[in-house]
Amino acid sequence: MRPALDSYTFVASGKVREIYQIDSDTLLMVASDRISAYDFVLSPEIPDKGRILTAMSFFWFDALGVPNHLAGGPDDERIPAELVGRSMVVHKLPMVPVECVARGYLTGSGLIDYNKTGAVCGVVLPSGLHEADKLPEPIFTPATKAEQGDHDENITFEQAADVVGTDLAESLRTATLDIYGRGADLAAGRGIILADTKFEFGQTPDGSLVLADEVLTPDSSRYWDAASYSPGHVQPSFDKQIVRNWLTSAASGWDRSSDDPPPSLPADVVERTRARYIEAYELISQKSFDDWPDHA
Ligand code: Q0N
Repeated sequence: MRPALDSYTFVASGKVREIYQIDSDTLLMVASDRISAYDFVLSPEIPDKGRILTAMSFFWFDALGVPNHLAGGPDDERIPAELVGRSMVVHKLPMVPVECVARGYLTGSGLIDYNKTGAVCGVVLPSGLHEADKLPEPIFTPATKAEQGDHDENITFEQAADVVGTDLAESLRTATLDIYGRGADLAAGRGIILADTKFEFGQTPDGSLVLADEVLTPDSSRYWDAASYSPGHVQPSFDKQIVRNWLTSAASGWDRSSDDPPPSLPADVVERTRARYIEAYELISQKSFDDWPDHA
């Protein structure tokens, strides 16, 4: 008999996920079907998005083969029946208070910082780079976690070292670039560019790093279609571009520069976006999403 969710203590929620405590050393991380764009959580939800991103995280944890926080599989008996497929049972660990970002391409806050300073998080880059250019080599661009709703703040390696110490900061940089490099290589072989990604690490009692949170999902990374890569312009997001195109089109009637919340997504936008998430999962994992567990 699987437990009811209300037998667990609610710990925290993010824009699209919730965390519950199973016991003193185990957490339940639940991915919802919510989708965000332009800093708004949209309506309606994208059916199966939580299961698809959970399937992707499980795929990557397995493929990467580095120590991770998983304490069970997608069917673990500690998962409430209705949440099977969208949940991870994880070891509760002390978390490293630095967001570990790897960037292989210049975009987003990295491009903004580069245009102001010629560097990203203190990493000086060649002059003359443009939106979506590939970097000479992937860079470690740490950030500090903002309060919910705010954006993470980019920091230099030295600022990260001030927070966690030089040895741990160096270990984070090495692990982040190693894991990103292996993920990006696998994705490249399947026609997807992993432009950048954010990892979170926990630590074992002996201080070694444990890969935590969700891993290399389109919510924690920028996925671009390699076939249509065209530097010099903002690249379409593999997963969210259908939503963004509709929201910024005349058809939506929404003024992004207003304070108004975006309108509800039409059914065809929802269905095409769901198909895009499934396409990303199946491309990356070479598995069928039909085989992923559903509510038990
Ligand atoms: C933890 N966060 C931040 C959900 C994800 N293994 C762990 N042990 C203890 N704490 C955490 C983990 C993990 N992973 C990580 N919060 C707690 C990421 N959140 C942000 C909000 O959505």
